[in-house]
Amino acid sequence: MSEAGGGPGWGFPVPQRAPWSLVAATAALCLVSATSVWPAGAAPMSREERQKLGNQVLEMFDHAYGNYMEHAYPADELMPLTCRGRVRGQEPSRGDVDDALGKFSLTLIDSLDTLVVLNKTKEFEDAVRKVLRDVNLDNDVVVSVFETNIRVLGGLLGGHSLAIMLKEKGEYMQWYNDELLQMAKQLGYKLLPAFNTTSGLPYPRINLKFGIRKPEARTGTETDTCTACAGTLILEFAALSRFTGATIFEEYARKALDFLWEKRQRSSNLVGVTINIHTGDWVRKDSGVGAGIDSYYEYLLKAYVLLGDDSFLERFNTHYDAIMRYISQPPLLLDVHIHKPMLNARTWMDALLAFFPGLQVLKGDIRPAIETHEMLYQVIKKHNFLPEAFTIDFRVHWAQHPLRPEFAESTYFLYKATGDPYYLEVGKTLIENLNKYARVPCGFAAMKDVRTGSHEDRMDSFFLAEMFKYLYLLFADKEDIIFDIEDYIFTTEAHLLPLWLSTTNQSIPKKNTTSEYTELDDSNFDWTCPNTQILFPNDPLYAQSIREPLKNVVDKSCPRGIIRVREESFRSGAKPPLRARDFMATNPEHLEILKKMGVSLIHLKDGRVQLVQHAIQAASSIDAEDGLRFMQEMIELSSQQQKEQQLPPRAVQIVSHPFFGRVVLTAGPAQFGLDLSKHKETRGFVASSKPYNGCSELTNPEAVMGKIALIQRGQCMFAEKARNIQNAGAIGGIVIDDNEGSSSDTAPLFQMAGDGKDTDDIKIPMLFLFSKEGSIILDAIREYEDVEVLLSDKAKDRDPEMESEEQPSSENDPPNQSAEQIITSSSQDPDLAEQAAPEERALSPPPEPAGAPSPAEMDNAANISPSEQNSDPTENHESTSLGGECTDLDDQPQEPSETEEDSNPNVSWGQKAQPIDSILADWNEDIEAFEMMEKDEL
Ligand code: DMJ
Repeated sequence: MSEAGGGPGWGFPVPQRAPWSLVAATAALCLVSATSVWPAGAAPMSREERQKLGNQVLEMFDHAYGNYMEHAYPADELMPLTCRGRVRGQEPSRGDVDDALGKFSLTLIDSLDTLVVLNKTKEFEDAVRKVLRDVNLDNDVVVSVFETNIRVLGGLLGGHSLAIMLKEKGEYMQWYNDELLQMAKQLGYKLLPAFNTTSGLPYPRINLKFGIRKPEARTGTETDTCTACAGTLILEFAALSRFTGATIFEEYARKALDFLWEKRQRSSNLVGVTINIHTGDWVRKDSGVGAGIDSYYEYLLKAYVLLGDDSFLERFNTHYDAIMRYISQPPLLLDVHIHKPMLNARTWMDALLAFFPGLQVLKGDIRPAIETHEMLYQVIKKHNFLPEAFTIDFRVHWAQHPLRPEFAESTYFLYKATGDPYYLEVGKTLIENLNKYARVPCGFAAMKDVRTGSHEDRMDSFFLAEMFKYLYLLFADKEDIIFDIEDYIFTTEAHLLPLWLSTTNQSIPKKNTTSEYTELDDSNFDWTCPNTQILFPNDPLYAQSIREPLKNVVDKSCPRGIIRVREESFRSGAKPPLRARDFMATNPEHLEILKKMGVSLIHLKDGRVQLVQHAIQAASSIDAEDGLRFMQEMIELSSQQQKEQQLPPRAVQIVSHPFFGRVVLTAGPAQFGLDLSKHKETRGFVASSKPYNGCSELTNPEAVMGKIALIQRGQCMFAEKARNIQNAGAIGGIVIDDNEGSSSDTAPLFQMAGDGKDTDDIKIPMLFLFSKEGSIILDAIREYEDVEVLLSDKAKDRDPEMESEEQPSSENDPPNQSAEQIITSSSQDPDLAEQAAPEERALSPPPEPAGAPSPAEMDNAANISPSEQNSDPTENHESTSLGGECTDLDDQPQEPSETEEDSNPNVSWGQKAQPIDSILADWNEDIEAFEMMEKDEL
């Protein structure tokens, strides 16, 4: 996405139909900033403070990039907790997420153009030399086509774009002779075999050395890909074609887009999340703007901007109308079914959708962008970061946060659009939280759980490609950047492609399925070039006035008020359908509604209640459909409840020098001993117990007295270990897994079970660490002897006194040294060779949630335990108590529905009843889609 910095507002006329060669530049100008002139509600931020924050971003980048180069390069990524490189094959597999790693120094390539944006020209020159010298693109490794395209091809092209810009300026890169472009072309050709399908949609993976479908390639049998995976190629591929004159790349990317467009669901104009690459059938029929679809939409609009091809704008606008009609439920963006777009497919949102407000700015639709962004910001204020997924009442659904940049991206674009200093304050908060919670001695670590503040040994390359760019640009003035950023468009990975490509090598035949020879309707250009005079008519407080009604939307959430209910219910004054979360098995009115919906309630012998729906027994097709949705909600709620019933993970935070609380390890709780969620954290120095397995009376009580004892897993019950260290005077215990190489990154955490006897005698807190996390403490002891830790349910803010001893410094950062030494001192304690007793393992499997419906039951039944019969087990009264503060949300008028019904004959809302047999026919599809969603991982 392109923007401009510092123009006097958007005062030029809105072009109704610009000649296409001018469109790119014109569209780019649509984002002219109002920063220098725009007064707003939040207090303006002085140039001095903005500079200070910009410098802070530079220092943070140095910390991340410097540690990557020092400790990880030429590996693809830095592992910031163990301070070494992540080399695929040498670490336990993390599944699909590893498909981004191609042994091609991913982080270096992804960081190239960030170096130039951050004015580190000298470092850029060095980095380019390293890429040319060291990077091999011909590795026998299976990579994701999507990730390789956006991160590596995009990184090389962004690097090339800025290299030629610098060369032209005459000072740096004088030696450069398109070498990055040649590498990009080589990589482009390596990706092309993936497109060898009848549909033209690419296979999701390819072997860099052997291509696809040969035995040695080990890939090519996949049948499905995600929509974003197939639809996020056009910017890089078209740029490659236009830079090199080799048209094949742009042709292939266009063909894939044309196919996706043909396959859109014709009545809703939405696309599903995954598609069969051979048949074009939608495999997952849920549709949103986040994971799996996000950048498909982004690339349609940006392809119009970069290539000036109207058909892309028309497609984008068609999809955008559908998104705003069905998915956008301001401030929420909720997934729906492509065939039944009035039916929500989920009750949670994923973090990737945080890019959408930024895209809406490019589209020129500022109001919903402000609303969604504000909602997201409040979620962040609650959890410090945006969790990977959160529910519509803003509880954590998936607790990780891999330092994603999407929210920073939207913040930047909203600031450029509104000039409201509020967005600078938002950026400042992001910087503070990154430094406070994610910064570790050797870089920045992803959050494993935003609730506990624990870390994951992971720093993704997009953190350097995107986060620092957007944060730096947020605070920068035009003169802080050595080139004119308005001349470029941002790819989805924030790589920069020059807009002049729109007029270069345009020999690609424009296959245009919708409007090849016709002029686009003027409505396609509505808002494409927004003018501040129109957007914020005489009101500098416009953005604030949109945020104001939402200011407590997260804290005082009233989900019922913001979930869409059927339009006709509002119109007729009828009651909205029963929501799963409101259901009470003891309420006769609810039982009556269930009956109408064809749902019967069966009391199981074990006291649980099972719900079964037979659509055919419903009073009407509308009731059957309500029943279907009710059941889906109930299943989802039930799985959410099961998650919540598990004991949440705990945190072991190393607080002594040189960690100062910066390293937080994810720990498993115990079903006995002090409950850390109810008591103050336990702080103490650690000491290894002797014997190390803690299975008999300790022979070194003086060493563990008043300390937190380290004990190895195995040989006896956890409770026995706890008693032995407690008797020796320990104030807490950490059991370290004896299974070498295990890690909470790759294995599910579990609770340490008791020994089947009364464990009330155990008073001290006990936590469990997998081997990798445990070895971070063991290595620290070897290095520093005195290591102090905090055992808690949630990482605590760092000790300010400790913090003041050590200010972050990129040049002379002692923690880096320490972290490096941690790696090198990896010799094992001889005691670690002992094996765990099988009986102990039997006591500690990952808990199988009680009452979990079997897959068979999931088809058409949901179980709820007696205690859950008021279906919200967390007793989240926020979500059910519709007090006065919430009435504004409940009372919010809904958009008129006539147009929806009129334009969607297949949608059966309102009086248009859908025949029962069609509901039944759809039943299986819906259940299938729902099950797929349940399995979905970002
Ligand atoms: C980035 O790699 C890209 O922005 C992509 O489109 C999806 N998100 C990741 C970062 O979260």
